[in-house]
Amino acid sequence: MSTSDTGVQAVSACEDVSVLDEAVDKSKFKSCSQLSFYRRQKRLLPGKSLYRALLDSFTLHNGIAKLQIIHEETKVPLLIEIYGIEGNILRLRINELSPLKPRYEVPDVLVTEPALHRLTVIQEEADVVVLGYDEGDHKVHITASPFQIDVLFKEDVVLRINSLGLLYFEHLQPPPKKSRDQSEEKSDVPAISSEDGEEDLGLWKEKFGSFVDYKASGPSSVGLDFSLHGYEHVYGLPERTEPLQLQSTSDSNAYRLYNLDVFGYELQSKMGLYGSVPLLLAHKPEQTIGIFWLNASETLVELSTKPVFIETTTDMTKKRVVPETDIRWISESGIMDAFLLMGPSPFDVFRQYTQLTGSQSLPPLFSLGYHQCRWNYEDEEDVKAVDDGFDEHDIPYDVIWLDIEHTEGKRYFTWDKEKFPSPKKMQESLQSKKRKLVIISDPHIKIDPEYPLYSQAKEGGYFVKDRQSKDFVGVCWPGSSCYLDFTSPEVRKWYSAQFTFSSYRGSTDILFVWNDMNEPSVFKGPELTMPKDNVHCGGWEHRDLHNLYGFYQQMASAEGLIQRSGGIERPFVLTRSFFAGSQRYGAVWTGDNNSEWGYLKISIPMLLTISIAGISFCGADVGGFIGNPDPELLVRWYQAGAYQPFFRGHATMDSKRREPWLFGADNTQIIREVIRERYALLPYWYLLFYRAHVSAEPVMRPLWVDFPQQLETFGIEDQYMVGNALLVHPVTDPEVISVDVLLPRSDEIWYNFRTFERFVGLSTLKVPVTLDSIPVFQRGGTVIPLKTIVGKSTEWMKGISYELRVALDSKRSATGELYTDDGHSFQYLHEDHFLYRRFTFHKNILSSSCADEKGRYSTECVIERILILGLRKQPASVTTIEPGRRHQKVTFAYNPRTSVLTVEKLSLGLGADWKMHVA
Ligand code: NBV
Repeated sequence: MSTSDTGVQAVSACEDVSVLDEAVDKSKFKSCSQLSFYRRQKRLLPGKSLYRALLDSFTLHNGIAKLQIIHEETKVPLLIEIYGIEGNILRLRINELSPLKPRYEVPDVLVTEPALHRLTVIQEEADVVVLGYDEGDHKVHITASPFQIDVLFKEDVVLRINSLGLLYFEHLQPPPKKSRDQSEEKSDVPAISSEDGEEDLGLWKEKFGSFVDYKASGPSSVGLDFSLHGYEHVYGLPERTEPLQLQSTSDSNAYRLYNLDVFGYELQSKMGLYGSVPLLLAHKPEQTIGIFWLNASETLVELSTKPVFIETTTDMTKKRVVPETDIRWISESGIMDAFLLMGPSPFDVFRQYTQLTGSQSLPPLFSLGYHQCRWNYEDEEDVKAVDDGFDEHDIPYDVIWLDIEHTEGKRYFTWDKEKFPSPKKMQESLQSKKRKLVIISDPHIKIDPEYPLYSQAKEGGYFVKDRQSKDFVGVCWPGSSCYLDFTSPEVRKWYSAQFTFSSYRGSTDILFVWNDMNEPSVFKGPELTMPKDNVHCGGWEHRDLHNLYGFYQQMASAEGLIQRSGGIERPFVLTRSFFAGSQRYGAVWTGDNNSEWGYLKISIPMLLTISIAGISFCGADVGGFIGNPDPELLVRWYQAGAYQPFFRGHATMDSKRREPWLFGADNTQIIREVIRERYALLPYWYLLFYRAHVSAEPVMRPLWVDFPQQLETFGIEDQYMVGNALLVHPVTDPEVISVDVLLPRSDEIWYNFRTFERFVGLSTLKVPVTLDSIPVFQRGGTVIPLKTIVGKSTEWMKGISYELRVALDSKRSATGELYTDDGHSFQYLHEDHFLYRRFTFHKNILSSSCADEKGRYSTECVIERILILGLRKQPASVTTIEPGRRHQKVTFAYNPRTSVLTVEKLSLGLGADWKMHVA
């Protein structure tokens, strides 16, 4: 256990906050009923909307349709804007026509102002306006009274907006005299009651335990309902520990999007965790759609699926039952800005969302290897011993991580002089082994005038302010701290500059970054975060942008690393807190999980949900952060982690040491084997990240994404696809001797990835397992690139030759790709230094062709081995046909038992157009 002095101090910095308790103290967090804006909105029940559209205000200019709606009682007018966006996206914005002061509109999340696609007016009458979008395939019906918008695709209603009448908009008002007086008081009197003396509505002030939230703008919440016609399978809204498919909510239990530090979070809870993405996907066999609710304030989502009856004949005699899912979005402040992603395929929705918020950045290759972390690796000797341990046990790994104890008293960008006296030497030693270092950098800054980071930030006015315009002081690891205001471009610029080698003493170019505690976590704050009435640059309240805080820190860190390299190198930054768009800046992980089977199991739907919300580079702490996994759990977790995008072992400070060789030779061997399998598959992982980067395809995805017609896949959350070629079903229960694996579709062939055994799809297969097995299947019709030999780290493997694993489908065909570049720089982007190849097996010929002519990366690497799975009969000959060379008969081996053809000792150029004929 690492009970270092600083560690003990760290915990005592927050004496009354039991941060290291295992169970979540729920009393620290609010339930939905404790949120006044939610209570207020809940008083509006489904029914006839009091909003009426003023259709004579309707205009259509420059592709944007605008009109006003008015509330029959308050008479406050709202402005509606409808945009048609290129690529099958509709956008609906609702704001006050003339707010008392501007309301927060989320900046920096959209990559560009989306390109407009022409909307046309198809019909304009007294009570209805119909707009056409995309050559009229989509229609937008705006009904005046009650105000409602219907979106139709080819005459069928896809979704209805405000059909339940739950459009709710708290327009900004000057504070009533009474509340202004109250808000000045320091007393504990309950917040102002509404005029009619009802319950506490928390309009200008709201209490939670001893915390009082003063609302400078008063009530400002917004809400809207969407009814999705024909849909009952909905997904998305990370991050929480619920099943993959979103469930109908009850009144007191909505999905909450509010980034919080929930140590040892509970399983099966709708409570929001560290990150959030307000994206919901709805899927049915014919169409997938998405709703992206661009609002960074605390948001609740209610959901209910019900059957509706529709007439199927004109005389209305026959009815059909169709499911419909109602979704109600409720946000505490800001405006309503909803993007309707109209699909129609799951991959179209991913593309549409990515078009708006950006794609997964292409990670440096090393970061797809295995990461070894612990709170804490004690000192330089410890780092060396662990690093050597990997070599001694012949286990590949790429990165060792240093947690908060490596600093001088939790002053980030410094080193503990006793434990880390020669950080550069330490990094040189790692570098000589072709490995990297990641260090932690949290957003809180210790109040210490001697600490340059603090004094500079203080002087620059870079901290978040409290409501009295003083630097907000909160408690975190270093004790009293201030919090950098990453929402300010100036602060981000300054923070980014801290990563230059001259500022960050002891850092080298193998050092990368980990942003933790950036919800932000504030030990003595309400719900362990920052008070909502804190103030950010531009005068915005923290409530307006809470969910963006971590997003901005990761942005600044990533930019810092890029700048440090003069714009040449790709960064790697892991963040705990995230929002829509975080995929542009690196990786995320699922925070402080427990070393229990349930947490291993839940990591799958958690990661799938994060992945389909645009963030492909995600992972969970392997082994579980809190506690001590028994060897079986640890082994199973390594097997799962090796087949998940971000692969890092991590453990808390009071857990037993957990390096992979500490659990007996047999277990070491199994862990070694699966880590090596990960390394062998790196070319495939890298390809998948490239595809995520350029084509918005999630690297890890639920089965329904690749099998959108297969109803039986819609609820599957214990297995998933890695790309389109691998189906993985990690073992997540103790002592099992078999697992049931669903292999979709009767026309599909699947191959056990290790034994090559062939299966026909549409069966649930009982796969026998021993401790050393993880059920992985390659889909027939795919080609997977691998490396033929595994080295000590990704960089060691640079020149190693490739293997292609060609798995034939029922038509004896297969296709696949390979992407490569230098693995670390932006030259793939700026200089087209990349190689993108396509392999096709058709009519007994495997051919290699160029998948992108622009690519001009050259490599000496060759394809040395080719395996063809599912070849039912022994070939007579195998001939390679290479440019400028004679056709060459090559030796091969055929195994009639497994139907596998193996061709070895090849030397086919990676960038060359060659063919291999199997006769
Ligand atoms: O920095 C210490 C830990 C870190 O190891 C963990 O991964 C984070 O999720 N950090 C949380 C703060 C302490 C949690 C008790």
